[in-house]
Amino acid sequence: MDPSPSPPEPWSALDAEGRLTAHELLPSGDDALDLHRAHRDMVLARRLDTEAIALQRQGELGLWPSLLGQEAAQVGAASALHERDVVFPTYREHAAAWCRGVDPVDLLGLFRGTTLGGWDPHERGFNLYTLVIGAHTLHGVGYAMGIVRDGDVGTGDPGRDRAVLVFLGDGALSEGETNEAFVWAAAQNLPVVFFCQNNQWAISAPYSVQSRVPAAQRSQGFGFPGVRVDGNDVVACHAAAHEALSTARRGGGPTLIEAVTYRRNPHTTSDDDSRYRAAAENDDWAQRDPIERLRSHLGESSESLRAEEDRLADRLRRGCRELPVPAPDSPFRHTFAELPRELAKQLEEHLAFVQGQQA
Ligand SMILES: Cc1ncc(C[n+]2csc(CCOP(=O)(O)OP(=O)(O)O)c2C)c(N)n1
Repeated sequence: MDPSPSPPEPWSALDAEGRLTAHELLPSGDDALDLHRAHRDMVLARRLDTEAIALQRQGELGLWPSLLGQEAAQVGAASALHERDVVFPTYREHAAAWCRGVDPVDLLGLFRGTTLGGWDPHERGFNLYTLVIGAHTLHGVGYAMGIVRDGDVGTGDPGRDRAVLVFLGDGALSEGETNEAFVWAAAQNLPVVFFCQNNQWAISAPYSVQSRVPAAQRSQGFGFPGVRVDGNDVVACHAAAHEALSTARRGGGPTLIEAVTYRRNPHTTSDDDSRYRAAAENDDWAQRDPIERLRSHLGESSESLRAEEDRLADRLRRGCRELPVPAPDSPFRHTFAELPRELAKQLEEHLAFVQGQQA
């Protein structure tokens, strides 16, 4: 038996030339994707990314994980959310955060080192970034269990039924936590959608060394559906997320979506991707740019949003430099109601160190 049959072609609605195929799976009416809005969201998210990289290069941020090339996957998925749904992101979900209304300046704080969080997760139904790969998949299924216990699934009331959207990378599929989360989501029939952006690389490890089968196929072993979509096609990503989230809210259980895409920048600003991948591969994916594809369909010019992009860039540059510098003791606060003796000792040493630095 061949353990690695050719993977099914990812499902696409908007082809590489920007031709849109009508399809019964595309949501219609109020649920249809607003293509102009999706274009705007993708363009502004890309500008946010470009500015953050520049800020990192200027020494204003310690690090930045770029999303270049993944805008369609994130905007497609996030635009299918209802207000009461809750998102569990990793650390590269800047476009999803943007769609959810998180202030883009707040995204910078974690990477500037001025905060361990950056925003109120409850306010936007968008949890804090998780840097520990796979950990948040369990947080997501735990939250989904809470939704079930609150009776907010399958009531048929669109104002009440809710679901969880967990973003993860292809590398996260190799983590124990993710596999436990899949087992639990299936066993409890939880209202959760796992949205895997298969950007082909887990830092320098290509997908081929992580799995012998396509990501979408892995859900079968856990007993829930997996779908494979073109991650550079915002319409297909939206349709897949819409369908999976609707199923979850109805009480139909989990889905794994694999959005096949590509991380065109290095893993983070600290990574040198020339050591592990060929430039030609990157060029090939640049030809499939998600924003250009939607632009060809809409007949929009790249200038149409320039003034708005520039205003966002100004706000990010100013906002980043104005982010409040935390007090030196802040990492020690808000964890325990009463500081344990060992931590109190560490705090004392830390404050003495800071004082020494300032002297
Ligand atoms: C538990 C854990 N192991 C290892 C790391 C180091 N690490 C950071 S990012 C990364 C690769 C993640 O790849 P993927 O899940 O595909 O996400 P991507 O960065 O490609 O979006 C690794 C191994 C980590 N942060 N957490």
